[in-house]
Amino acid sequence: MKKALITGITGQDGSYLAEFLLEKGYEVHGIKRRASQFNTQRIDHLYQDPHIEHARLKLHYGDLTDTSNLTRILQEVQPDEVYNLGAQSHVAVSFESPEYTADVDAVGTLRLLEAIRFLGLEKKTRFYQASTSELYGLVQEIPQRETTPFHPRSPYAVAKMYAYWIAVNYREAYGMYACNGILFNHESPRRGETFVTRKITRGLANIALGLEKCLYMGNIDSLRDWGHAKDYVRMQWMMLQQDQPEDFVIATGVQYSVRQFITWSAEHLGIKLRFEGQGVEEIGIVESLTDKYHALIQHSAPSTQHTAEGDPDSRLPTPNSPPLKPGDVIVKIDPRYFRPAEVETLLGDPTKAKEKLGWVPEITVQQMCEEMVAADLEAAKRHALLKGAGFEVAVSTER
Ligand code: NDP
Ligand code: GDR
Repeated sequence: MKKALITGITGQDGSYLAEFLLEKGYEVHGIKRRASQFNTQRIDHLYQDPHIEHARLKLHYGDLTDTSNLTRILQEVQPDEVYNLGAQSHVAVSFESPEYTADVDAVGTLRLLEAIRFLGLEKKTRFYQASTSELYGLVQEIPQRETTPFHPRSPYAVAKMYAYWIAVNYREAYGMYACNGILFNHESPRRGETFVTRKITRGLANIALGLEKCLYMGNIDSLRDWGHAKDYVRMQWMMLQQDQPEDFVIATGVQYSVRQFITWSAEHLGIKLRFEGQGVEEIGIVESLTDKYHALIQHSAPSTQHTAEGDPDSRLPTPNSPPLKPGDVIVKIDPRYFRPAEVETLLGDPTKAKEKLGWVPEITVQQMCEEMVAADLEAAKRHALLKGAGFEVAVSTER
């Protein structure tokens, strides 16, 4: 049975990759960080009681900043494949924590590679590095391919550039099977709540049900090449199954704006939006509400009708007037979300992956948007029902 070790198993990609590798029959080991609260929600459905024999998912406490811990886990597991997905992965946050980002994303990658070499595993263990389209930053060529020069635009991207080259260096210097997947943005219902797509689908679902009033956005002119995380983790595995290690761009080859993603998300909720104004004055206004919207709020909007305190009926949800009406402003620009240096446009060319590996993305960005809105709507309905029944529900708006 093949053994894989995944750093970042509790993240979006880690959870889909663990699922994929378990289905392929792997024994999957993951590194999770110690936190003051449970942090394994994305992989709880895969959990196997470690007390039972032959459990194929095993979690180890660890951190990419801790060399001795990484060495011990690698020695214990002796993996055939290592997927280095762990990272401080938020671009905007990297401007606030640049040194930590470098420690985890850049030096963390070196720590792992050096531990593999130190343990004499460099000929056994194949290594996947989660590289990123952010390396292209200020783009030098459209679309971006494996040969396009890099120009990183954030502490995150600079750290990932070190990680990219150290993986190449260990391949060239020690003959390690090490590959970079240069992945363009990929999303899913498991995407972290502060990345733009999820912020939009979650925020608009909450607004549709009256749990929040307005979505505050940064640069909505930004253009991205968005794919589905499920398609992209399949490719991560494919890259480690070749005869020779190589680096690949993984992208859809299609690009849309953040504003377009907001419009699609609203449409899935039955809200027709129009944008007015320019720059920081730009706003998104409800133009009209379709039957879809009226149907969805029928039994899910929080009650505003209150009966006497202590009356048990007051805790039951009651029919409500729609939280939204045409003319409501539900999107505003807040410069707080602008970045000190922005990556305005990214568009990938996945030709090499298609030709050499036969990889093609199966889920379109529109299908993915619909899936994300549906998932966030379900969560919002649960909140709204609780609220309507009189329970305190805090909808975190931390961005
Ligand atoms: P997430 O932010 O969802 O997951 C990051 C993972 O890394 C989490 O499991 C997190 O743990 C873990 N982690 C963070 N800091 C440390 C640390 N110090 N030590 C160990 N683990 C740590 O990212 P994604 O799943 O979206 O992305 C996976 C990888 O791919 C990342 O390296 C990202 O930079 C890269 N990437 C992502 C793209 C995307 O569009 N999603 C595109 C290109 C590259 P915890 O759960 O405890 O926070
Ligand atoms: P990105 O993803 O920076 O591309 O990095 P993110 O979703 O954060 O931003 C995409 C674009 O949207 C603009 N934007 C906003 N972004 C956020 N988060 N919040 C906002 O309110 C907002 N308004 C506009 C951004 O300015 C940006 O242009 C992601 C991460 O997963 C990285 O780890 C990965 O390497 C790259 O994708 C590829």
